[in-house]
Amino acid sequence: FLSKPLTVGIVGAAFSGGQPRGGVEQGPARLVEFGLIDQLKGLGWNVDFDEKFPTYEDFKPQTENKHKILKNVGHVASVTKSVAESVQKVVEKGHLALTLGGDHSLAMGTVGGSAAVHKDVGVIWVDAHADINTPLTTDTGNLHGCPVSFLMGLEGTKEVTELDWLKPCLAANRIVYIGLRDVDAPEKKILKDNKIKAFSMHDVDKHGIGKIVEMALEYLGRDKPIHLSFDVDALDPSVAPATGTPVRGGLTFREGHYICEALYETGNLVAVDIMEVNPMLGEQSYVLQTIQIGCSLARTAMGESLL
Ligand code: NNH
Ligand code: MN
Ligand code: MN
Ligand code: MN
Repeated sequence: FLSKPLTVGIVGAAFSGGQPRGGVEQGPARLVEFGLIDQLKGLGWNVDFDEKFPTYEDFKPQTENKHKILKNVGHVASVTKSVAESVQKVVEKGHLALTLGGDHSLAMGTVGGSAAVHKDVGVIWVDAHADINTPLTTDTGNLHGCPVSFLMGLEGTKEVTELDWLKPCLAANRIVYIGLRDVDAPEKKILKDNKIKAFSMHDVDKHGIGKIVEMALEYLGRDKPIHLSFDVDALDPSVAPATGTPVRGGLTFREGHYICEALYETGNLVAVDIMEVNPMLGEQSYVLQTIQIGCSLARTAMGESLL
């Protein structure tokens, strides 16, 4: 689905408004500062990157929040709309869209953008969480826990008029989760009711990551475009500590990279999101370790191999 010569369009999404912890908006700048752009060039990619990516401060609407529980709806809505436009432009050109987050509410924009070009895109959502709460089920009101329900247009999403730029664009059978281990009770019901394909850490332990990726690709179709949305909290906190909501019992360093390597091998990736790296959380060494992993996940999804 990509045109030659291979080009990646970097979307720097410096945004934290989908959750309460500051710092995650500094993820993209730190990943770039760490050398990501040159690393990707080193793999043979043309890199399309505008250093002056927006800070999104001026995207804050003047109007107040009219929703009881959902937080920051107006801001999330205007930022994700802009991200969707950026991602769509990149994917339309036949370039790989690499979005650097930022919090995972941004996936409304990234998947919204890739699905606008590829109606049959299959999403592989790597996360400790299912991020499929609806306005009716969310406990926290944080929109980074809700992007999938908005992409699918589940119950209660239509009423959030700020976000109505986003038309339902993801069918329940076009997503596969890997790494789940902290799923809210109502989310479990949504996954069941909609028969959504989800591999928890239990499944990863049982089958091994090789088989899991195999099953995910089989399910989505071997000839379909793929969007990888990677929340670094899918990794074990010992591997990627600097993230807002670490949950123990996560993917190992190798399991995380294996997913990226195997998806690169399909030749079908059209978009990759590296989300929820928060350089403000924890000691310097933990932060560096997490930024480093953000870079190596992106590199392995773009062809870096061990041999
Ligand atoms: N499920 C919780 C919520 O809705 C936590 C989501 N947090 C995440 N998701 N970091 O990736 O708020
Ligand atoms: Mn997430
Ligand atoms: Mn998250
Ligand atoms: Mn998560």
